[in-house]
Amino acid sequence: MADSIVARVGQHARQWPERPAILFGDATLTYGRLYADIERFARALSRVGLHEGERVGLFLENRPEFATAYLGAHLAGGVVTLINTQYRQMELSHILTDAAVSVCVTSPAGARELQPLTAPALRLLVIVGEPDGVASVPVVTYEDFMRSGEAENAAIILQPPQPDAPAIIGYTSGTTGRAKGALLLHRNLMANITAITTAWRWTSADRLLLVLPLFHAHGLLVGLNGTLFTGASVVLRRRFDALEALAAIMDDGAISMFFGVPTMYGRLVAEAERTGAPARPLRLFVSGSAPLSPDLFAQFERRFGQRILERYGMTETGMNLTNPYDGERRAGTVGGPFPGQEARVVHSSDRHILPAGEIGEIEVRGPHVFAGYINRPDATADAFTEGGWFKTGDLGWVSSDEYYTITGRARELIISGGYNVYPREVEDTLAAHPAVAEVAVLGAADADLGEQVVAVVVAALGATPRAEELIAFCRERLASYKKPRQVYFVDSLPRNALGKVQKHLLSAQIAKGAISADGAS
Ligand code: MLC
Ligand code: AMP
Repeated sequence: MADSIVARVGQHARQWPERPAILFGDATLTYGRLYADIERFARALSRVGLHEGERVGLFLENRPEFATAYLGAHLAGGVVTLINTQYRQMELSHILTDAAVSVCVTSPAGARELQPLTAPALRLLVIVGEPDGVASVPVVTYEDFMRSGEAENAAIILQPPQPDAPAIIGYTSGTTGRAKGALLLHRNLMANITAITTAWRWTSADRLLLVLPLFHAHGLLVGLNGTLFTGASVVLRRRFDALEALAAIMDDGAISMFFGVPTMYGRLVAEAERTGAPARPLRLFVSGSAPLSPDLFAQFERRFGQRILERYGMTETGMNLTNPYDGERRAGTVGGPFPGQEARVVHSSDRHILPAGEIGEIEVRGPHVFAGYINRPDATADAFTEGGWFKTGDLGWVSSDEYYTITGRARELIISGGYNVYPREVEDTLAAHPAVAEVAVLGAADADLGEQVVAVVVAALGATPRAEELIAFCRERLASYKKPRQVYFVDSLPRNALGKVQKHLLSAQIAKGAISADGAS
């Protein structure tokens, strides 16, 4: 029995070498070819001395080499660290240092971004594409690296990872401090993907259209892992484009599933309305990573003749709750626990279990839950309650027939188009601008992104900062989806008796137009 995704791919390759695994543009990677590539990549890593537990960074956009490097790193005993390609210097230097990434697989643009950084453990960049510029860290092209891993060049015996071995580090921020690296073990990934594929009746006959980034949980832990676990196939796209995705859904009869964030569904519906494209229902449409409004759920059903299956997950756990495949898919809810997993709603302060219908914090438990945050025993201890329940930080309630509804968040978090933005990180960045005296960052409702990031700023004495200048300041320092889309200038921030900024008052003022924006949209 295979205990890891990479071992599963090895099994499929032996059983069905010619079966397609990944389709990307005009290229088709069969299971046989994919596994041979994975072995080459693993041998190449072993040749450069990668030892068990060492961290391999993936700072790469969607392409087949992502899958090869991901599973090649696992076969070599490495731990994959996922890095969003939009991250900039501050985010990158924190992650590379915190996770002690030693080998990083990236694009030429990624390599340019990485060059000026101080990352003490980094000793090799593997570049998918043509390297350019001066390198402060040794660089090898992906092709040369793969050649060095040919069996005749590297007589290395490869062993699939053990279930308890660490597999992935995914970064997720908190209300205070820097982003934390959540460590998932191989057995966490296997438990979760077994539950997901069972619940959604995913089989080797399925073909998934995957437009989500592979460097986050939704694309990787669900989309790619599910495909490779079941021996199915995936049509992988570099990014989401509504028109292209709609054309693929309508015209490619082999595609049976689509997974997306609500922003993507909103754009698909708009595109289908605009083009009048006939609807072709797939076997399964899944939405997650952000709340899907009942309105969009209904619009989609009207247009595509199918009910989206909404599910709820997070980096630390993979998927937790799902609407049923066969039973009622209830709008505005995320369904109940996946098979073999548990969930409950507790009082946020005294943590007693709440009865159906009462809002509290959602806790989850099961074999899918991560091992802890690296280098952060304090944060790990805080994340769990007695009996091994993980505190999700999400608020909600459960109905008497076990459908959960997410109503909000116990922590401050903006979810914009499925990406998480922690206000504190943007506030700290803006506060470093000389023309800013005080700043509060919050989420404002947005029809396309669900929420958008906005900043409310008190200018420094004598300074007259412009919105574009502050937005550009953030964009240079942070992933660009974290930049405020609007900046509001005020004379002072409303504070309570303890001096805490009352963001709900600012939100209300913005919603009723009591303060005006000076910003780009
Ligand atoms: C891109 N931009 C965004 C943005 N995405 N701004 C705010 N919110 C977003 N989500 C910015 C870019 O930085 C860029 O800024 C400009 O918009 C145009 O970029 P783009 O690449 O053309 O954007 P677009 O194609 O419109 O992207 C929208 C999107 C994308 C919805 C396709 O955001 C996306 O793929 N989201 C999915 C994220 C995801 O996978 N989340 C799952 C996390 S796991 P500039 O300044 O350059 O002009 C998780 C657990 C779970 O949450 O349960 O699944
Ligand atoms: P991340 O930390 O990027 O993994 O994001 C996880 C967070 O996304 C969760 O804690 C939720 O706040 C949010 N999320 C995921 N799925 C849903 C959903 N279906 N509805 C509402 N929020 C969701």
